[in-house]
Amino acid sequence: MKTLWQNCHVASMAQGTYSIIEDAAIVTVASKIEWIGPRAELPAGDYPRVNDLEEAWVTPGLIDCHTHTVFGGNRSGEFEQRLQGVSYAEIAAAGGGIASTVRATRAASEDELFASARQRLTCLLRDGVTSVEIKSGYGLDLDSERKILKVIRRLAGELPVSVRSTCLAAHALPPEYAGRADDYIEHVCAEMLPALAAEGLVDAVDAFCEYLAFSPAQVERVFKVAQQLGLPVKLHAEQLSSLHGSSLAARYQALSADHLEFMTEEDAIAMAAAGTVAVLLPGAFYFLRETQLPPLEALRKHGVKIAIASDLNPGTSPALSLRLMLNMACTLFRMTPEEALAGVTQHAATALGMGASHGSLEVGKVADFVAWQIERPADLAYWLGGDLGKRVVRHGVEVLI
Ligand code: DI6
Ligand code: FE
Repeated sequence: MKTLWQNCHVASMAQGTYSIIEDAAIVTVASKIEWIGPRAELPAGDYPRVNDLEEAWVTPGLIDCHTHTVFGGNRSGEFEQRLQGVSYAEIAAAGGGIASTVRATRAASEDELFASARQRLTCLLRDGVTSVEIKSGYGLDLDSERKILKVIRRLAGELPVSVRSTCLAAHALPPEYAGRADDYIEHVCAEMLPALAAEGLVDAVDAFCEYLAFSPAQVERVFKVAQQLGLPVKLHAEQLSSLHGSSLAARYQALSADHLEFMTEEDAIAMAAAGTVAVLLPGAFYFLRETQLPPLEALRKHGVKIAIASDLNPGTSPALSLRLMLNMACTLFRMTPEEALAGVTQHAATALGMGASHGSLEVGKVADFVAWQIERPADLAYWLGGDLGKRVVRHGVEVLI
């Protein structure tokens, strides 16, 4: 049914800028935008359903393009230990860190993983998120990775959100492969990825390229198999050191390279040429109290699209608010509010391969939008927390979460 949404201003985020329409109107038919523009130019005709948006500012639905939402257990105990002076190394030596989340995830049933992930994902939806990427990566064996990826598909079926699944089997070395990273990568490449892809559970493939995870050579083996399977790739790169994983990602036309605190200008040039999106994760930077900032000027200079995401995970970014990441991107990384908003709309959509259908309010795109009771778009990065009187519309239907 044709629906008119009026009495609002719009920041459409077309081409990654505010692209403001004052005193706007939006016409939706089913899940798509049929018309958008100044209310004074609204085409004459019959609008069976009219919604008053009460002078709200309307933006595209927010897109969280990097999360690890599905996992077992919780690591708040480690958080407390670290604040009592226990070091990362001592925690890891005692079996903490990613290894403890892997144990808890393997031990949890699919239903238990679904229930805890549903709670976390609902927090993101209440923050204005209408699309999300969720990674596996805490199972690290075929059955457990499959369990996580099936939960990701279930979340898409039961909540008003578009979900992209990413297989991050190359996240860490499982205990049964201790000291045998090459053998584990062989298992990921020869058994895990082909099986999970054949079951339709994987939309993209990711890996953790870091001195304490996998080398560029090991990552490239994973990328080659993803390419053979027809799956796009993304990469956790340059988070703690410079291994030029982001340049490797660009060579494979990766959708995105993520973290990037230690990336170089040469990496930025390679990413710009490939159209690989830089996904910055201020939550992990903040939670780990990092000091090395991502090279924002190099990214701007070479025209690399910048997205912002929560990196929701139990160890380095237990973040349940994408809007808080907007403020962190501005306050910590010195992005402008307009850049940050583009980072959770149009550029985040591009980082998920969804740029043609999502991420901005334009004719023919999905009618995913949020009406905020704010003074101006910059308020979304300015206010720390708060509901901001939002109304969320997904696929042309107002959703109450
Ligand atoms: N980078 C990170 O910060 C997380 N994974 C990754 O690739 C850490 C995940 C954890 O500590 O549970
Ligand atoms: Fe991550």
